Amino acid sequence: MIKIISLLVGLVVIAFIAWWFFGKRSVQTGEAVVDADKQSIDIKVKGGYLPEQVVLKKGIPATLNFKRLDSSSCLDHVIFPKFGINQKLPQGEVEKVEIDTSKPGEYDWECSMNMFHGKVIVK
Ligand SMILES: [Cu+2]
Repeated sequence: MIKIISLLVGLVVIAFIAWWFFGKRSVQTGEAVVDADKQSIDIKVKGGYLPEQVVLKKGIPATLNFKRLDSSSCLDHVIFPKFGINQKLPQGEVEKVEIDTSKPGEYDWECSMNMFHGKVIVK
């Protein structure tokens, strides 16, 4: 009996891991709000990023307002390799990250351990 239970638990764990890494999870996309000559969008940091994909308009200075509500140290920095940004996200506070929107393209961001990802699309 114990063997069957542990086998079932093992199968559930494997299924979960497969879903976590390979499953196609839907991507939440957010569009920045343009106000005068600026654009900004709020991003919630909790077990990942919400939204995890952000669309920005080219040529308008952009600010991403990251708010970390997650206590895990994994999410305490946000890194934009293409912009050379590595910014600390204090827990429970809004941290502004300025994005260069002069060139259209896709710019990934990641947590300090490269486990959670997001993307900025400038167009
Ligand atoms: Cu991480």
